[in-house]
Amino acid sequence: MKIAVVGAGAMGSLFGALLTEAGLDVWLLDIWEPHISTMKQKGLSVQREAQTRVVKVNATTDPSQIGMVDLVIVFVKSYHTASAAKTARELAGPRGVVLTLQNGMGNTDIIAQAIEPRRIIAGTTSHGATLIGPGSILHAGIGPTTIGMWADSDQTQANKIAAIFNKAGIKTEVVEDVRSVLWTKLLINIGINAITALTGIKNGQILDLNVTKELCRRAVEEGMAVAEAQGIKVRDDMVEQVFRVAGATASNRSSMGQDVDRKRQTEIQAINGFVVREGEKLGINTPINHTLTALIETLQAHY
Ligand code: KPL
Repeated sequence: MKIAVVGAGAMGSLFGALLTEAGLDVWLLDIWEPHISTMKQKGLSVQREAQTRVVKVNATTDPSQIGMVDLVIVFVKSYHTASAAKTARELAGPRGVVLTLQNGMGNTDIIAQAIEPRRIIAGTTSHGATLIGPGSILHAGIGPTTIGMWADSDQTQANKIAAIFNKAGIKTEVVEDVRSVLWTKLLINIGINAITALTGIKNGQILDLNVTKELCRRAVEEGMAVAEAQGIKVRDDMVEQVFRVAGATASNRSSMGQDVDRKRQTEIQAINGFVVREGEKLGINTPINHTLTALIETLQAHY
Protein backbone atom coordinates (compact mmCIF):
# COMPACT_ATOMS: atom_id res chain seq x y z
CA MET A 1 0.00 0.00 0.00
CA LYS A 2 1.26 3.46 -0.92
CA ILE A 3 0.52 6.18 1.62
CA ALA A 4 0.94 9.98 1.64
CA VAL A 5 0.86 11.91 4.90
CA VAL A 6 -0.21 15.50 4.23
CA GLY A 7 1.10 17.66 7.07
CA ALA A 8 4.34 16.40 8.56
CA GLY A 9 4.15 18.12 11.94
CA ALA A 10 4.78 16.10 15.10
CA MET A 11 1.87 13.67 14.59
CA GLY A 12 2.16 13.36 10.80
CA SER A 13 5.89 12.67 11.09
CA LEU A 14 5.27 10.10 13.84
CA PHE A 15 2.68 8.17 11.81
CA GLY A 16 4.91 8.43 8.73
CA ALA A 17 7.82 6.95 10.68
CA LEU A 18 5.80 4.08 12.21
CA LEU A 19 4.26 3.11 8.86
CA THR A 20 7.65 3.34 7.08
CA GLU A 21 9.20 1.09 9.73
CA ALA A 22 6.41 -1.42 9.02
CA GLY A 23 7.68 -1.65 5.43
CA LEU A 24 4.99 0.46 3.73
CA ASP A 25 5.70 2.88 0.87
CA VAL A 26 5.12 6.17 2.72
CA TRP A 27 5.64 9.80 1.68
CA LEU A 28 5.65 12.77 4.05
CA LEU A 29 4.47 16.04 2.48
CA ASP A 30 4.87 19.43 4.13
CA ILE A 31 5.52 23.05 3.18
CA TRP A 32 8.12 23.50 5.96
CA GLU A 33 11.30 23.31 3.86
CA PRO A 34 13.93 22.96 6.69
CA HIS A 35 12.03 19.98 8.17
CA ILE A 36 11.68 18.26 4.80
CA SER A 37 15.28 18.84 3.71
CA THR A 38 16.63 17.62 7.08
CA MET A 39 14.54 14.44 6.78
CA LYS A 40 15.74 13.93 3.20
CA GLN A 41 19.39 14.32 4.18
CA LYS A 42 19.54 12.70 7.61
CA GLY A 43 16.24 10.87 8.10
CA LEU A 44 13.71 11.57 10.86
CA SER A 45 14.99 11.36 14.40
CA VAL A 46 12.38 9.88 16.78
CA GLN A 47 12.95 10.14 20.55
CA ARG A 48 11.06 7.69 22.73
CA GLU A 49 11.78 7.11 26.44
CA ALA A 50 15.44 8.24 26.43
CA GLN A 51 16.17 6.33 23.19
CA THR A 52 16.54 7.95 19.80
CA ARG A 53 16.26 6.17 16.47
CA VAL A 54 16.57 7.52 12.96
CA VAL A 55 13.97 6.50 10.37
CA LYS A 56 14.77 6.89 6.67
CA VAL A 57 11.58 8.47 5.36
CA ASN A 58 10.53 9.75 1.94
CA ALA A 59 9.85 13.47 2.34
CA THR A 60 8.94 16.22 -0.08
CA THR A 61 7.42 19.69 -0.39
CA ASP A 62 6.11 18.85 -3.86
CA PRO A 63 3.01 16.62 -4.20
CA SER A 64 3.78 15.90 -7.87
CA GLN A 65 6.86 13.91 -6.72
CA ILE A 66 4.62 11.44 -4.89
CA GLY A 67 2.24 10.31 -7.63
CA MET A 68 -1.01 8.51 -6.89
CA VAL A 69 -1.48 6.75 -3.53
CA ASP A 70 -3.97 4.31 -1.98
CA LEU A 71 -4.31 6.24 1.28
CA VAL A 72 -3.87 9.92 2.15
CA ILE A 73 -3.61 10.73 5.86
CA VAL A 74 -4.43 14.38 6.58
CA PHE A 75 -2.57 15.71 9.61
CA VAL A 76 -2.40 19.45 8.89
CA LYS A 77 -3.60 22.02 11.43
CA SER A 78 -7.34 22.54 11.03
CA TYR A 79 -6.98 26.00 9.43
CA HIS A 80 -5.07 24.39 6.51
CA THR A 81 -7.64 21.66 5.88
CA ALA A 82 -9.21 23.21 2.76
CA SER A 83 -5.92 23.37 0.85
CA ALA A 84 -4.83 19.94 2.18
CA ALA A 85 -8.13 18.49 0.91
CA LYS A 86 -7.37 19.66 -2.64
CA THR A 87 -3.91 18.07 -2.45
CA ALA A 88 -5.47 14.90 -1.02
CA ARG A 89 -7.90 14.73 -3.94
CA GLU A 90 -5.01 14.78 -6.44
CA LEU A 91 -2.96 12.23 -4.50
CA ALA A 92 -5.89 9.86 -3.95
CA GLY A 93 -6.89 9.86 -7.63
CA PRO A 94 -10.20 8.16 -8.47
CA ARG A 95 -9.98 5.30 -5.97
CA GLY A 96 -7.77 6.23 -2.99
CA VAL A 97 -9.20 6.89 0.46
CA VAL A 98 -8.57 9.86 2.74
CA LEU A 99 -8.20 9.54 6.50
CA THR A 100 -8.26 12.53 8.83
CA LEU A 101 -6.90 12.20 12.37
CA GLN A 102 -6.76 15.96 12.96
CA ASN A 103 -7.79 17.73 16.14
CA GLY A 104 -10.94 19.80 16.21
CA MET A 105 -14.32 19.60 14.49
CA GLY A 106 -15.34 20.55 10.98
CA ASN A 107 -12.30 19.06 9.20
CA THR A 108 -14.23 16.15 7.70
CA ASP A 109 -16.95 18.42 6.32
CA ILE A 110 -14.26 20.53 4.64
CA ILE A 111 -12.56 17.43 3.16
CA ALA A 112 -15.98 16.22 1.95
CA GLN A 113 -16.18 19.31 -0.28
CA ALA A 114 -13.19 17.94 -2.25
CA ILE A 115 -13.62 14.13 -2.00
CA GLU A 116 -16.72 11.93 -2.11
CA PRO A 117 -17.77 11.40 1.53
CA ARG A 118 -17.84 7.59 1.11
CA ARG A 119 -14.06 7.68 0.50
CA ILE A 120 -13.41 9.53 3.76
CA ILE A 121 -12.42 7.88 7.03
CA ALA A 122 -12.40 10.00 10.19
CA GLY A 123 -10.93 9.30 13.57
CA THR A 124 -8.87 10.31 16.55
CA THR A 125 -5.58 9.22 18.00
CA SER A 126 -4.23 9.42 21.53
CA HIS A 127 -0.58 9.19 20.56
CA GLY A 128 1.29 12.22 21.84
CA ALA A 129 4.14 13.77 19.86
CA THR A 130 6.14 16.98 20.02
CA LEU A 131 8.13 18.56 17.24
CA ILE A 132 11.57 19.28 18.67
CA GLY A 133 13.01 20.94 15.57
CA PRO A 134 13.57 20.26 11.87
CA GLY A 135 13.81 16.50 11.31
CA SER A 136 13.30 15.65 14.98
CA ILE A 137 10.29 14.58 17.06
CA LEU A 138 9.58 13.27 20.55
CA HIS A 139 7.10 10.38 20.78
CA ALA A 140 5.69 11.39 24.16
CA GLY A 141 2.80 8.99 24.64
CA ILE A 142 1.15 5.92 23.22
CA GLY A 143 -2.62 5.52 23.16
CA PRO A 144 -5.40 4.04 21.06
CA THR A 145 -6.47 5.22 17.62
CA THR A 146 -10.15 4.96 16.65
CA ILE A 147 -11.46 5.29 13.10
CA GLY A 148 -14.68 4.81 11.14
CA MET A 149 -16.17 5.53 7.73
CA TRP A 150 -17.59 9.06 7.55
CA ALA A 151 -20.55 8.36 5.26
CA ASP A 152 -20.69 4.63 4.64
CA SER A 153 -22.03 1.93 6.94
CA ASP A 154 -19.77 -0.61 5.21
CA GLN A 155 -16.55 -0.47 7.23
CA THR A 156 -14.45 -2.55 4.80
CA GLN A 157 -12.04 0.27 3.95
CA ALA A 158 -11.68 1.34 7.58
CA ASN A 159 -11.01 -2.29 8.58
CA LYS A 160 -8.28 -2.53 5.94
CA ILE A 161 -6.55 0.62 7.24
CA ALA A 162 -6.93 -0.57 10.85
CA ALA A 163 -5.26 -3.90 9.97
CA ILE A 164 -2.30 -2.04 8.43
CA PHE A 165 -2.02 0.33 11.40
CA ASN A 166 -2.19 -2.54 13.91
CA LYS A 167 0.60 -4.35 12.05
CA ALA A 168 2.64 -1.14 12.31
CA GLY A 169 2.10 -1.08 16.09
CA ILE A 170 -0.51 1.70 15.94
CA LYS A 171 -3.27 0.11 18.03
CA THR A 172 -6.43 0.89 16.06
CA GLU A 173 -10.11 0.08 16.49
CA VAL A 174 -12.94 0.59 13.98
CA VAL A 175 -16.27 2.00 15.20
CA GLU A 176 -19.67 2.52 13.56
CA ASP A 177 -20.39 5.86 15.22
CA VAL A 178 -17.27 7.87 14.51
CA ARG A 179 -19.06 11.19 15.13
CA SER A 180 -19.37 10.53 18.85
CA VAL A 181 -15.69 9.54 18.95
CA LEU A 182 -14.79 12.89 17.34
CA TRP A 183 -16.99 14.70 19.86
CA THR A 184 -15.36 12.88 22.77
CA LYS A 185 -11.92 13.98 21.55
CA LEU A 186 -13.26 17.50 20.96
CA LEU A 187 -14.54 17.68 24.54
CA ILE A 188 -11.12 16.56 25.82
CA ASN A 189 -9.44 19.30 23.77
CA ILE A 190 -12.08 21.82 24.95
CA GLY A 191 -11.23 21.04 28.57
CA ILE A 192 -7.45 20.95 28.27
CA ASN A 193 -6.01 22.88 25.32
CA ALA A 194 -7.01 26.53 25.76
CA ILE A 195 -6.51 26.51 29.55
CA THR A 196 -3.00 25.06 29.27
CA ALA A 197 -2.16 27.37 26.34
CA LEU A 198 -3.24 30.50 28.24
CA THR A 199 -1.57 29.65 31.52
CA GLY A 200 1.66 27.96 30.36
CA ILE A 201 0.96 24.80 32.39
CA LYS A 202 1.27 21.15 31.41
CA ASN A 203 -1.85 19.01 30.99
CA GLY A 204 -1.58 17.37 34.42
CA GLN A 205 -1.39 20.71 36.23
CA ILE A 206 -5.06 21.34 35.38
CA LEU A 207 -5.74 18.97 38.27
CA ASP A 208 -3.62 20.84 40.84
CA LEU A 209 -6.15 23.50 41.86
CA ASN A 210 -9.92 23.23 42.32
CA VAL A 211 -10.39 26.55 40.57
CA THR A 212 -8.65 25.27 37.41
CA LYS A 213 -10.55 21.96 37.50
CA GLU A 214 -13.80 23.92 37.82
CA LEU A 215 -12.95 26.06 34.78
CA CYS A 216 -12.18 22.89 32.82
CA ARG A 217 -15.43 21.27 34.02
CA ARG A 218 -17.57 24.24 32.96
CA ALA A 219 -15.97 24.44 29.51
CA VAL A 220 -16.60 20.70 28.97
CA GLU A 221 -20.19 20.88 30.30
CA GLU A 222 -21.01 23.67 27.83
CA GLY A 223 -19.65 21.47 25.04
CA MET A 224 -21.68 18.49 26.28
CA ALA A 225 -24.88 20.58 26.16
CA VAL A 226 -24.20 21.46 22.53
CA ALA A 227 -23.36 17.83 21.65
CA GLU A 228 -26.53 16.56 23.27
CA ALA A 229 -28.64 19.18 21.48
CA GLN A 230 -27.15 17.90 18.22
CA GLY A 231 -28.22 14.36 19.13
CA ILE A 232 -24.66 13.18 19.78
CA LYS A 233 -24.30 10.55 22.49
CA VAL A 234 -21.51 11.50 24.88
CA ARG A 235 -20.49 9.53 27.94
CA ASP A 236 -22.08 10.66 31.23
CA ASP A 237 -18.70 10.78 32.98
CA MET A 238 -17.18 13.00 30.28
CA VAL A 239 -15.76 15.55 32.73
CA GLU A 240 -14.08 12.78 34.76
CA GLN A 241 -12.76 11.37 31.47
CA VAL A 242 -11.18 14.76 30.64
CA PHE A 243 -9.54 14.76 34.10
CA ARG A 244 -8.28 11.20 33.47
CA VAL A 245 -6.73 12.26 30.13
CA ALA A 246 -5.14 15.30 31.79
CA GLY A 247 -3.62 12.91 34.34
CA ALA A 248 -2.57 10.33 31.75
CA THR A 249 -0.84 13.02 29.64
CA ALA A 250 0.35 14.93 32.72
CA SER A 251 3.80 15.82 31.41
CA ASN A 252 2.56 16.80 27.91
CA ARG A 253 2.16 20.37 26.87
CA SER A 254 -1.08 20.36 24.87
CA SER A 255 -0.84 20.94 21.12
CA MET A 256 -2.35 24.40 21.59
CA GLY A 257 0.17 25.08 24.35
CA GLN A 258 2.96 24.11 21.94
CA ASP A 259 1.46 26.41 19.26
CA VAL A 260 1.36 29.36 21.65
CA ASP A 261 4.90 28.62 22.89
CA ARG A 262 6.11 28.78 19.27
CA LYS A 263 3.93 31.82 18.51
CA ARG A 264 1.97 29.89 15.88
CA GLN A 265 -1.68 30.21 14.97
CA THR A 266 -3.76 27.83 17.11
CA GLU A 267 -6.73 25.55 16.33
CA ILE A 268 -8.98 27.50 18.71
CA GLN A 269 -11.70 28.05 16.07
CA ALA A 270 -12.01 24.28 15.44
CA ILE A 271 -12.14 23.53 19.20
CA ASN A 272 -13.68 26.00 21.70
CA GLY A 273 -14.73 28.34 18.86
CA PHE A 274 -16.60 25.46 17.20
CA VAL A 275 -18.74 24.94 20.31
CA VAL A 276 -19.46 28.68 20.53
CA ARG A 277 -20.64 28.80 16.89
CA GLU A 278 -22.71 25.60 17.15
CA GLY A 279 -24.16 26.82 20.47
CA GLU A 280 -25.25 30.09 18.83
CA LYS A 281 -27.12 28.17 16.12
CA LEU A 282 -28.96 26.18 18.81
CA GLY A 283 -29.58 29.07 21.22
CA ILE A 284 -27.23 27.57 23.84
CA ASN A 285 -25.03 29.98 25.79
CA THR A 286 -21.35 29.05 26.01
CA PRO A 287 -19.77 31.90 28.02
CA ILE A 288 -16.71 29.94 29.22
CA ASN A 289 -15.83 28.76 25.72
CA HIS A 290 -16.52 32.24 24.38
CA THR A 291 -14.06 33.70 26.89
CA LEU A 292 -11.40 31.06 26.24
CA THR A 293 -11.76 31.62 22.48
CA ALA A 294 -11.55 35.41 22.81
CA LEU A 295 -8.44 35.18 25.02
CA ILE A 296 -6.61 32.82 22.64
CA GLU A 297 -7.61 34.95 19.63
CA THR A 298 -6.27 38.03 21.41
CA LEU A 299 -3.04 36.26 22.41
CA GLN A 300 -2.29 34.95 18.92
CA ALA A 301 -3.06 38.29 17.28
CA HIS A 302 -0.40 39.99 19.46
CA TYR A 303 2.53 37.55 19.34
O1 KPL B 1 -5.08 16.03 22.00
C1 KPL B 1 -4.42 16.60 22.85
C2 KPL B 1 -3.77 17.87 22.41
O2 KPL B 1 -2.84 18.32 23.07
O3 KPL B 1 -4.19 18.38 21.36
C3 KPL B 1 -4.37 16.12 24.27
C4 KPL B 1 -5.19 14.85 24.39
C5 KPL B 1 -4.92 17.18 25.18
C6 KPL B 1 -2.99 15.70 24.69
O4 KPL B 1 -2.11 16.74 24.88
